[in-house]
Parts: sequence; C-alpha cells; structure tokens
Amino acid sequence: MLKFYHAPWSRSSNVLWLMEELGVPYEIELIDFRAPVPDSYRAIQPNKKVPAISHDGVIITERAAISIYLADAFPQAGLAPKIGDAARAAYLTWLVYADSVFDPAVALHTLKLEYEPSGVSFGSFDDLVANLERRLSQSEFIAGDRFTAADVQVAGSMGYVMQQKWLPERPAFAEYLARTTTRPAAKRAEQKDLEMARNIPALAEMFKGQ
Ligand SMILES: N[C@@H](CCC(=O)N[C@@H](CS)C(=O)NCC(=O)O)C(=O)O
Repeated sequence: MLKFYHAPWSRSSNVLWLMEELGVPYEIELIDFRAPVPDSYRAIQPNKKVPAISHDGVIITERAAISIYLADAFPQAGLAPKIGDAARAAYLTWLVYADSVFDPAVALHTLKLEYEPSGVSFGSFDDLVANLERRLSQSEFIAGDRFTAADVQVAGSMGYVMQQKWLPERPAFAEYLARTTTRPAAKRAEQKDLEMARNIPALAEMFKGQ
C-alpha cells in the first residue's frame, strides 16, 4: 500500500503531481499544518513537515528522496533513467538541486536575508537563476530530452515561485513551464489539491462565495 501524507498548496503538492504521473493507486492522509499538527506525526516525519510517504510499511521523508524512491519503485511510469544509464547523472543532479539549491536560495532571497554565498551550501541566487536559464535554454526538459521525475521537482517548484514573482521572468522559464505544468497528470493534481484546499479551515476565507 502507498500512503501519502500531504497538505494542499504546499511543498508536498509536487509529490501529489508525481503520484498522478505514476498512475498507481495511493491513499492520502491530510496533515493540516495550518492548524496544530498532532505530535504523534513526528513518528512519520520528525520535523512535522509534509510530504512523507509510507510504502508497504516503509516510511520515506524529504521530497527529493521520496521522488527518487517512487520513480525507481514504479519503473513502468518511465520517470527515471535506470541505474547504469548515463542519463541518470543529470537526472539525479537536477532532482536534488530543486531542494538543495533552488528552494533555499529562493527562500533567502525572497526573505531579503543577506548572506555570504561561500558560507552556505547553496551559493547565490544569481548563480541559481543563471544556471537554470542556461540549462533550460539548452535542454527541453531539465534532465535532457524527456520528461522525468526531476521535472516534477523543478517545474513544480518553479511554477509556484514564478506565480509569486520570486524569480525573474525569462523566456526559457515560461516555455519550460508551458511544456511541463500543462501535462494531464499535473492538471489532475492541481484540481485535486484545489478540492482538498477547500476543506482546510484556515483557507476557508479564500473560498467564500464560490
Ligand atoms: N525538507 C522538507 C521540507 C518540507 C517542507 O518545508 N514542508 C512544509 C510545507 S511547504 C511544511 O510541512 N511546513 C509545516 C510546518 O513547518 O509547520 C522536504 O523536502 O520534504
């Protein structure tokens, strides 16, 4: 059984998209972090964050690890180059980059927190933007010429950040998002997330009159 601990409109929404790409049955347990999360959830995710998954009784946390695990566990979905395939190098690099560089660099830049790029593991915001733009100008998808779970991680994160105008606009970014976030699985996930968000008490105000 595949169980997914999820909160709508959060970092775990990338994993919701991945679940839809996989095309396998899964069950959602909602974790409403907009209200107090029971301490018992620490047994699943020690930092009380989403996402987390439990697959046949095995728990996996951290978005990048979850994405790598799921794409390998369900190879029929074709979302990961196989071990031994040279294409796996770019795939793993970009899949992990989304959480280890993109996410913290954008967060600190948005919070206007000043730091010395050489003093942190993820470097500068400007280097991130330049690296992403270079890559997406050369390559149709983030890991090469086909869609992979790395695109769910990168495009899922970029989509939200671009909406918030936390990344500068670049033609390569817009074209990449148009190629990836319009996929049927992405749209299904978006719709499911919207329906779940409607039932979150802290978000009720946004849905008034709808
Ligand atoms: N490093 C974690 C981060 C996940 C994360 O930041 N989740 C946020 C949702 S956007 C969360 O659960 N926040 C709830 C809280 O901190 O109370 C991962 O990649 O899975």
